[in-house]
Amino acid sequence: MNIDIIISADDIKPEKILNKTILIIDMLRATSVIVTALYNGCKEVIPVLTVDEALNIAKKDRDKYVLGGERNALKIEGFDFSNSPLDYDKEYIKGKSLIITTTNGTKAIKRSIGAERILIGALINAKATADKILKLNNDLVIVNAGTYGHFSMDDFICAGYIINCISENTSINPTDIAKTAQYIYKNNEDIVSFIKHASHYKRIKELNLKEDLKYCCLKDIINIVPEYKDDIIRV
Ligand code: 3SL
Ligand code: MG
Repeated sequence: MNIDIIISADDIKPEKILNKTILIIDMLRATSVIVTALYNGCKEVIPVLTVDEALNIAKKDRDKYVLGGERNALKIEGFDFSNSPLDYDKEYIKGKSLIITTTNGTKAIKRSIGAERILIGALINAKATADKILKLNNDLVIVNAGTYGHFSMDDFICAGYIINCISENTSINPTDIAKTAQYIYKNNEDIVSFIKHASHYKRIKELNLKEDLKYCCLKDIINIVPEYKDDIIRV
């Protein structure tokens, strides 16, 4: 299996994703939120790029839709939830349609339209994601959402862990960057000691969201793999 990595949402090029399986990773925190919400019974997730777009969809039926996401890592005015995965408890999210807009994660998803398949992954569902990719048996491009167009250590090591899981079950042909991600993971299996140096980890910590960090850094606690298709993410 050929495996490549794109380091940020801003670096996605149509020719790089054509006919490929894409895995979107924004472990801090957008893809961790999406995986958690769907695991907790959310019916579907609708990623959008702007706050206005989100509000316009939600106003059609305020019982059906919940609004979630962030700007500058903070809850958006008029929204129901922030971009903390811990907000998305069964009692609030079960049976609802979540409209989400975030700075980097939803952008990475939307910019991957045109790929063969678009999967949503994080550390919390890493092994399940690797298994699904093995079943699809297509070339893989991992899209790291990154942070404001820049490389993110957190998404990179998460990609490395997933590549490592895949490599345990099939032979892989990684690009240099994909090989480096796996190497970084293998030398830092205690992910937190590596991620704590990431700028976005520090930002979330400064906001006193330590429980979010703890949760997003757990490996393999969820076994679903959401997929984006026809504007909607479902399991
Ligand atoms: O950029 C994003 O998509 C967010 O996940 C960033 S934050 O962790 O919510 O600040
Ligand atoms: Mg991020």
